[in-house]
Amino acid sequence: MMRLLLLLSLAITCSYAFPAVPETDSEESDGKLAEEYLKKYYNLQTDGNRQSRKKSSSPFSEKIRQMQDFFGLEVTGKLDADTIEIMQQPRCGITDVGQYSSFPGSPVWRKKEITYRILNYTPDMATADVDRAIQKAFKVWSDVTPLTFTRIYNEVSDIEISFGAQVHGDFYPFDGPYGTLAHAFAPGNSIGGDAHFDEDETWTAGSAGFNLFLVAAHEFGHSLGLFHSNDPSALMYPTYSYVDPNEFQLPEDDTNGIQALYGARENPTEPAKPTTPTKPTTCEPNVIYDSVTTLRGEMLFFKEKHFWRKIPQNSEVEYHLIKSFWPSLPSGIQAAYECQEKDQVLLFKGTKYWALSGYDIVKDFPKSIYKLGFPRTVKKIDAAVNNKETGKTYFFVDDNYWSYDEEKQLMDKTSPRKISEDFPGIGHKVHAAFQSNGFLYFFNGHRQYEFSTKLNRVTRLLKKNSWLNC
Ligand code: TQI
Ligand code: CA
Ligand code: ZN
Ligand code: ZN
Repeated sequence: MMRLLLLLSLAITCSYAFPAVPETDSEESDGKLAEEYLKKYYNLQTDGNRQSRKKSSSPFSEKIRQMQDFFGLEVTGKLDADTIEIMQQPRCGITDVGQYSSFPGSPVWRKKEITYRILNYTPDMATADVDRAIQKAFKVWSDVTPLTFTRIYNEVSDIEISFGAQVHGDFYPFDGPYGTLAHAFAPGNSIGGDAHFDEDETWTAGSAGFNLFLVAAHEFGHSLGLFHSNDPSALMYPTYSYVDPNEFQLPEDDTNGIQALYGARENPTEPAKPTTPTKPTTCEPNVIYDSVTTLRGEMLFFKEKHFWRKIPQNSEVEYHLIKSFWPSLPSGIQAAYECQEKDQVLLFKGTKYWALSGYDIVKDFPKSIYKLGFPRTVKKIDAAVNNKETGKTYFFVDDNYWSYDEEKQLMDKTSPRKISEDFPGIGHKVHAAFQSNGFLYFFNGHRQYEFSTKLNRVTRLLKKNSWLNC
C-alpha cells in the first residue's frame, strides 16, 4: 500500500497537492513546503514560530521522522533531499472525516464475508496464541460492523497473514528490529488486504515486545480500508502503546471510521447469527464419531460437518468445520486412516476417497474405492485403520473386513473375512478406528475397544471420547 498505492492512484484520481518547487528555490521554501505537507498529512500543529523547525526535538522534526519512517526513508528528522523529493510528489488528498481517515479512493471490501488465512507462524509464540491473537484482532472489527471473518486453510483467502523478515516478497522489505513492525494492504485483489508482520520483532501475547493482537488489530484496520487517525486515543493512531488485550475496547474514533466504510452491525446485541452452525460440545455424551484418524501425531475426530483436532502438546481440543479446512470435502467422512509409510491420510465417503498430505488434499483425488479392489457390491466403508507393523490396512464394511496390502497395493485374496472371527471381543461392526502406540482402537457405538494385535484380544474398554479429555 503506502507508497505504491499512492503512486498508482495518482494517475487516476489525484492532483498535485503541492506545486513542485523549482530546484533553485531556497531552504526557506523547502521549509514552507514541509510545513504545509506535515500540517496536511501529519496533523502538525504550528504556532507560527518558524524557528521551531530547526530544533531536532521539535514536533516538526518528530513529524518528519514519522513521515520518513512511513516512506521507508532514512529516519533523520531532518529535511534532507529524499524527504523533500517525496514532499514534492503529488499525493492524494486523504479525506479527513473526523479524526480517522481512509485510503485515497476509499477502497473497501464489496462483500461482508471476508476470509483469512495464516500462512506461517512466528517462533516467538505458541501457534495457538498466534491463532487466538489474530482471531481476537478480527473480532475487534466484526463486533462493530456487518463483516464476518472466516479462517480458511487450503485456499487463497482475502486477507493472507504472514510473518517475514527483510525482503519478504513485496516491494516493502522490513527493516530489522523496531522501525516498521508490520504492514497491511488496503482492500483489493491479490495482495490487497494482506497483512505482513516483521519477524525481526519480538511478538508476544503479553506486554513484552510487541503484542501481536494489538498490532494485528491496527493492521486489519488498514486491511479493511482505514488509514491513520490523528486522534491519539485511536487504535489507528500511528504509535504503539500497550494496553491489556483483555481490557481492550475499540476507541470511538476507530468505530466511527470503520462504520463510515461498512455501516454498523445489524443486531449488535445478538452474539451469533442464527445461521451459524451450532457447535456441538466437545464432550457430547451421545456423539458417535463418523471416523477417527491420526495425522502426523495429531488426532482428528470427524462427525458430520464438524471435526475435532487434538494436538499432543495442547491440553485443549480444537473444534473446526470440515469446510473451513477443506472447502472441497463433503461432510460425513465415513472412514479415515493414516498410512505413515506414505505419510498420507485417506478419507472415505461413499465410493470416493481423498488423500491428504499434511493438511493438503493430494492432486487427482477423489478417486473411486473400486480402484482399491472392492467389488461393486461395496457402496461405503464404515471404518479403516492401518496396522503399522504389518503394513496392512483393514477396511470395515458391515460385519466384514477387507485387508489391503499397502506395499503391493492389492487387496488380500483372503478378503473379506468376518470381523468377529479375527478381532474377537469388539463386536460385529466398527464405526471408526485408528492405531496408536501399537494398539488398534475400535469404536462401536458408544464403546471403544483397545485391541492388541500381538495378543489378538481386547486389552481395555475405554470411554468413547477418552481421547478428547472428557
Ligand atoms: N507499520 C506501519 C503501520 O501499519 C506501516 C504504515 C505506515 C502504514 N503508514 C501506513 C500502513 C499507512 C498503512 C497505511 O502503521 S508500523 C503501529 C502503531 C506500525 C505501527 O510498524 O509503523 C502499529 C504497525 F500504531 F503502533 F504505531 C502497527 Cl499498531
Ligand atoms: Ca522492524
Ligand atoms: Zn510485506
Ligand atoms: Zn498503521
